[in-house]
Amino acid sequence: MRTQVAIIGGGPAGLLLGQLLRVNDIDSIIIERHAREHVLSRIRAGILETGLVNMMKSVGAGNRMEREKLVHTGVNISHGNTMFRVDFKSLINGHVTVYGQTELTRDLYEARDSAGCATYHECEDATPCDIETDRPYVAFRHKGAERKVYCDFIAGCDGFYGPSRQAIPVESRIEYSKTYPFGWLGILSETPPVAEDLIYASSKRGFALCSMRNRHLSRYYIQCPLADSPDKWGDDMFWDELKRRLPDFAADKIATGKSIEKSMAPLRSFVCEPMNWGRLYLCGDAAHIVPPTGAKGLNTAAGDVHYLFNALCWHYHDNDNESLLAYSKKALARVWKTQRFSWWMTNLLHRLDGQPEFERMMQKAELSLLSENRAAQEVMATNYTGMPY
Ligand code: RFL
Ligand code: PHB
Repeated sequence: MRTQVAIIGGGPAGLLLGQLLRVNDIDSIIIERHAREHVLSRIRAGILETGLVNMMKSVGAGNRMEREKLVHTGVNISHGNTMFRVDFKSLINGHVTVYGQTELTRDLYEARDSAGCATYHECEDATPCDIETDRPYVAFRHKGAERKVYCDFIAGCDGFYGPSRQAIPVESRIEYSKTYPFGWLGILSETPPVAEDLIYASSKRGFALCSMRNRHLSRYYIQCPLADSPDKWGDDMFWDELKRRLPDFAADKIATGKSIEKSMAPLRSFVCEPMNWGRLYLCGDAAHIVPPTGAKGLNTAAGDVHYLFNALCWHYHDNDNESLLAYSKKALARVWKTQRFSWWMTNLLHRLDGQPEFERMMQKAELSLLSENRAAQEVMATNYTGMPY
């Protein structure tokens, strides 16, 4: 088989790249490890920056999103029994879009099907090969048969555990990483959200987040020990703990119900440099991970896709390779800013066992500054709604 761009990974980064290329007459083949139903069963991000929303529209996959999305013009931050709002609209005329990653991924698969582009699911042992030559290929096994996709370029969109990053020689890559000593236990419940906007809650008992997918579907998270298994947390226990971390007026309003999904996510900050080697280009979680506190993972993946897609267009349509050469540097400049923001929000809002009293006072001072200082709020609003590409 032969294509122009072989994409390893049919998650949001790979699918979005594939559609952008398609609309610009560049062929791609997607090689995905799991069945489509599996990819669509993962509950992940919910907050989209405008840059990503615009890309969805530009590939004709934004119609359902336009109908079903919620627009949020601010977020609430609570501390103990007090709460303040960072109002993106009055600060920077900004907003974010609430629309689930699962739905976005489904819309991209439908767009890809309609365009008749090739996607191979349930592929085993996908491996980027000969990436330092001008005849790279991806080898994989599909339904028992060994296959090779020859291509001009390989896009490694295969998430944190995928093989693409490992194809960059170990002596030529630097991996910066930080793991946090706690996780997020998340539940999805068919109940109306507690507030119009999200609530990020800092409390003595640890962090909590009240989010949503739509007006009838809520997504809640609580910080908890990494070793906890979701099975240990019955629904009643979860609701009880969540309420204890929220201001009283919010806790009193929570509509509880049966959880329809419950999962534990570890928190990690991670960046691989460079994001390109030979004809291999990494995008999204394959190259970097953020803790979910700033809602930046999917959005940062979309930033990479934007840079790579434009660079490929210039290569194919204008015979200009400058942007491909600059891809890693350009993408990393934005990646590090979203890393900083996610790390800052995580440190601001979580409790650590044995945390020195001084650091807790710093969190308190930072929250106080953020609640009353317009410049501090503008910085947060600019980062949360999304840095320009
Ligand atoms: P994905 O989504 O992991 O997709 C990678 C795809 O590659 C496939 N794959 C392979 N395919 C072929 N061969 C192999 N050997 C392969 N190995 C893996 C996988 O099956 C998969 O289909 O990476 P991508 O596309 O880079 O997208 C990244 C986002 O999924 C991720 O950053 C976000 O979900 C992070 N995130 C959030 N991001 C936001 O922007 N806003 C949010 O509100 C937000 N909330 C979250 C989040 C992540 C969370 N968890 C679970 C860590 C909330 C949570 C709880
Ligand atoms: C979510 O709705 O899943 C969500 C929202 C905001 C975050 C993280 C996750 O910061």
